[in-house]
Amino acid sequence: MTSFEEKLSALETTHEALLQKKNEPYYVNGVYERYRNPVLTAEHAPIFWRYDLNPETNPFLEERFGIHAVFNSGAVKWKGKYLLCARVEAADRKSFFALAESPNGVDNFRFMDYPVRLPEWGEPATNVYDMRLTAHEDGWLYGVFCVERKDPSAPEGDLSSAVACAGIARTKDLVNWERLPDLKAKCQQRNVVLFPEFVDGKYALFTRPQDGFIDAGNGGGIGWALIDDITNAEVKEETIINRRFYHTIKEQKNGEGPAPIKTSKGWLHLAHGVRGCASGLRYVLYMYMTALDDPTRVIAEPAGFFMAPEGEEYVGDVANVLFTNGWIADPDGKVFIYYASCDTRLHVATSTVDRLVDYCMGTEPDGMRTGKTVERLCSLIDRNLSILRK
Ligand code: BGC
Ligand code: BMA
Repeated sequence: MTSFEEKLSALETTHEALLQKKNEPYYVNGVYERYRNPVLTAEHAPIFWRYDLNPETNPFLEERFGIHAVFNSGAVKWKGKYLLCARVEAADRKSFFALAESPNGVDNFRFMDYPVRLPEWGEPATNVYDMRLTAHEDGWLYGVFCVERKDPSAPEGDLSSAVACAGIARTKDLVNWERLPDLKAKCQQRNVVLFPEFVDGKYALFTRPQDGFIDAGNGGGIGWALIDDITNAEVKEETIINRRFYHTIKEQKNGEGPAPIKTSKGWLHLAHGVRGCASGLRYVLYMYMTALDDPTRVIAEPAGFFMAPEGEEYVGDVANVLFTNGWIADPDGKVFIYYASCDTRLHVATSTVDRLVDYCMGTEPDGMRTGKTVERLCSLIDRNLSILRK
């Protein structure tokens, strides 16, 4: 029989090896590199989150607090480190936020000792998830996230109707979070993201109005709203800036990913698009760009997806899902894209601002019908064959 101490020491050795495991990129398509290992998984959670380490109260060294998944993560460069604010889901299906940091952005991510202790606002939330971190020019680091509560008007026996809205919190030290009132809006909202700059002296939000908890319905797509007072935020007027379309990767829903990256050619946006199919919803990532002088005016949008699940990324709790709410652009132009697969684990892909802008500007848009897709392909073949067969 192995002793408590031996079991614990074996656990610690395996855990430390996982945390220190070096990550390696591999070539995908010239636009970005994927990495061999996920950057955060449930197994990355500290042992002292999962086990009671007192042999008196836990003689068999059993896990006492199940961590089920670590995924959709906000991201920011903070004091020289790559900082993630991940959605951690416990075995009881409740999720919460926890910060993890790495010296290089691709491996060696370690959780801080405690998860984020987010103050409540209003009716205590049943669940919170998908925080977007925005370092705003007002000097605060904001976290905007989805707050979910049971629908108070659901008929008796309906245990799944819920109401989603955007929660807002801000911090200057990542330890103390000031919770501001939830965003007031005429309809349910998910995927709300704070724009990093003032626009006409106001705060600006990307929104995603929806008819019901799941259904984006007439919501139309990714919206934009100017906010007079972030400490009492209300969507008064909302314009749709990036629409859903029939027979595209965003036929059913779409939503802004992290806050856009400012480049000399325009704002780079990363978003998710959802379509329905026989196996359920399929979530992929896509990109678009908007004008520097008007962050709502789309100037480029490549056809189709930027990233879709591959290999192990198809396997997990909620199949066929890639989702992103965090990326970091370094001053030298390197970009770290944090994306999660199947609501299970978090990965990284790297690229550069120049390559992503080139992808957006150099890839043709969706022609919305098969004939246009064939035209687009034939024109590329023509140009290439004239080079190859010269
Ligand atoms: C889940 C989210 C999901 C949402 C809509 C929530 O209850 O926690 O992961 O995006 O429902 O399906
Ligand atoms: C949502 C999101 C994510 C999740 C996705 C797939 O609507 O808000 O939390 O990754 O569904 O389940």
